[in-house]
Amino acid sequence: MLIQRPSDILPSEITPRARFEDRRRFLRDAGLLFAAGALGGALPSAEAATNAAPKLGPLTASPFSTSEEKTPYKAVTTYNNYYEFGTDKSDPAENAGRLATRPWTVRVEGFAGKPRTFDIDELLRLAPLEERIYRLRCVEGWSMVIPWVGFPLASLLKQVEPLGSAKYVEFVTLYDPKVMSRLPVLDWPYAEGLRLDEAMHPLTLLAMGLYGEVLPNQNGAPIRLVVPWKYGFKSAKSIVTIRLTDKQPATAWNKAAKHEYGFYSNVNPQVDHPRWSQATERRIGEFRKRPTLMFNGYAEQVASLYQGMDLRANF
Ligand SMILES: Nc1nc2c(c(=O)[nH]1)N[C@H]1C(S)=C(S)[C@@H](COP(=O)(O)O)O[C@H]1N2
Ligand SMILES: [Mo]
Repeated sequence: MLIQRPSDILPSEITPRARFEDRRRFLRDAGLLFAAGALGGALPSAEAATNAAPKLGPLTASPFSTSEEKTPYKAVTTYNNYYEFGTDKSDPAENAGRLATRPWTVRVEGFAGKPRTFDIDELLRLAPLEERIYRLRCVEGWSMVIPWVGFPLASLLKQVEPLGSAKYVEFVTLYDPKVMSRLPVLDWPYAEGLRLDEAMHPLTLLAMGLYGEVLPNQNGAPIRLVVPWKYGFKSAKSIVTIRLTDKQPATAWNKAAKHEYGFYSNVNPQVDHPRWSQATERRIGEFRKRPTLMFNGYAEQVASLYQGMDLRANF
């Protein structure tokens, strides 16, 4: 069920506190606010935070959310891939604190009628914030269930008016050698790409938070992509440029090992990675293996995007 945010609700930071509290209480009593997320404004609030990060809200629940058990906050924020901060799973949580996420802008450019630079605080208010509980499947064989906070990438792309000649979208992330690894693991900055129809798909999310709070740096603050039917590496963290293009963009992992990481990288239990079977996965926190689902369980929503395509050739 989609709970609409009444259009007259303003974020707490621009509404006098008392009035905001009253209105919030009223909406909560009226059942209009999604409980966990309706605790504060888009900017740091004085509310006691469960996990010490500022709250985001109000949030609407998404019909795309899974009802599966969520991976605990602790695991989501300490078991990460963010190679700019080290290659061990625990490195990003230890090192990403060095990243300054304010001020931050995202340039949206290329084949667009109205290319523009957006400030991160403007992005937090660009569209109603939703909670989206998605499965995330890493190509390494593990998975998590994460309650993201964000809005569809399509909401942002529409603002710059993509031209008819735009066919792909390239995502470029921050590379700051002062705080990030200089190891030549990948060709920095980390870059990713999607076909325009994939980028415009309602499941494709720009996330600015998780568990109702501002995104921890190790998870890609202040803004990252989440494409739930693709392997985790497509979900680029700490994005600074989004570029509409007419040609398929080069991507970091494809450049590093093109036989291992294709452009599409749709989760597919029938197409193995050269070094790992993709038939099963281990949910973080569990010991048993689960069967991996086609398109990570989102086939009903996305299979039509690939109709007639050979998914073995286009891996
Ligand atoms: N900039 C950047 N984005 C990145 C990565 C990275 O190393 N650098 N790793 C990717 C991989 S392999 C995965 S599985 C997910 C992990 O996201 P999480 O740590 O929030 O679970 O981020 C992706 N985004
Ligand atoms: Mo990954």
